[in-house]
Amino acid sequence: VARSSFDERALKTTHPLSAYLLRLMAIKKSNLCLSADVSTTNQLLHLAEAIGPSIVVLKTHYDLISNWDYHPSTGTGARLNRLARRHGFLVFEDRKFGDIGSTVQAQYVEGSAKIIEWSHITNVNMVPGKAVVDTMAEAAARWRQRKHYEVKTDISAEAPTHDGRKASIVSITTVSQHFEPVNSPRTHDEFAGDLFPDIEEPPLERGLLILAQMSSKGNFMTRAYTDACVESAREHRDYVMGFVSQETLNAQPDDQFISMTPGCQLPQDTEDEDAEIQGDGKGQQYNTPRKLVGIMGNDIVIVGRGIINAANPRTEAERYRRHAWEAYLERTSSS
Ligand code: UP6
Repeated sequence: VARSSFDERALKTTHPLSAYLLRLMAIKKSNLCLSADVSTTNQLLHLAEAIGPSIVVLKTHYDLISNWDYHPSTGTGARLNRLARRHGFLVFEDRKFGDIGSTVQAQYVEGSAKIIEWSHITNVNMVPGKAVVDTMAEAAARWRQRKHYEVKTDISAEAPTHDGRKASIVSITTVSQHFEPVNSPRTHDEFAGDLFPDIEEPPLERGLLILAQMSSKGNFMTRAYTDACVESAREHRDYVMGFVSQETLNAQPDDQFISMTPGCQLPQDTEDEDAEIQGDGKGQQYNTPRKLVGIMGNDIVIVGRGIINAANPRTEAERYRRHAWEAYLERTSSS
């Protein structure tokens, strides 16, 4: 698997959202996820607008945002989704759910945040046991069914079809080629549907990543724990897209899991990936895209402060995109 291209894997995976994401990666030539760890709605949306063209996934911690607006159609999640649709990226709430199944179901679907409504992907900490994944899968399937019905009754003529999905991918290319400048006078809400009315949403299926390995020093995720995560993923191939992990965990021919990897930075002020990178002094450990994608076989690198704290986050995001993409090309072309 590590050597197959994202395009090839898009055809093999049975998970509709994974297929969509893999095709998006091939089209945007990006395997970069921005970890948008900022503290206000404005900062979040501005960053999404500026960096949208370079990424395929934008990761949130909604509980870091002091003024997160929960309104279903005008709130922070809804506005972020419009930018996601315009630039062609998926939203990933890094919630790391970690309670008993019944509590997690309610936190995922209901409560103040209603994460399932605005986040295509979320993740789970499997410490409570496999049942937590079972219950999330169940909740997502129920949500999808309801949503499918709503979409059908609302806009029956435009209900997404298999071919429609293909069309939406094509128009996303158009969007990323013609994205608006950062300081565009257009407000975040004006664009939706106006500029490119034929853009469709990604498939309605939601996806889960299992937190199978962590980047932080001295974490307690043992091999046995990681193996159990893989086992659980195999039991839910229609819901689990893959892992947050430090290496690819695909081991069987049927494994088409995507691995997304935090703890990624490039050395500053040099293109040399062998230069030294410091941790953050709080347990975080960093590796370069070449190591994470090229050697460890991960698919998407997750970068937060490496981009956000740069003098020009937009050009820095492009630099990360380029390095991560080159590592992927090298991996898939080597024999
Ligand atoms: N994250 C990790 N390591 C993990 C899992 N998740 O760093 O094993 C998350 C953090 C943060 C981001 O919660 O949002 O990835 C990393 O940010 P950074 O690039 O600024 O270190």
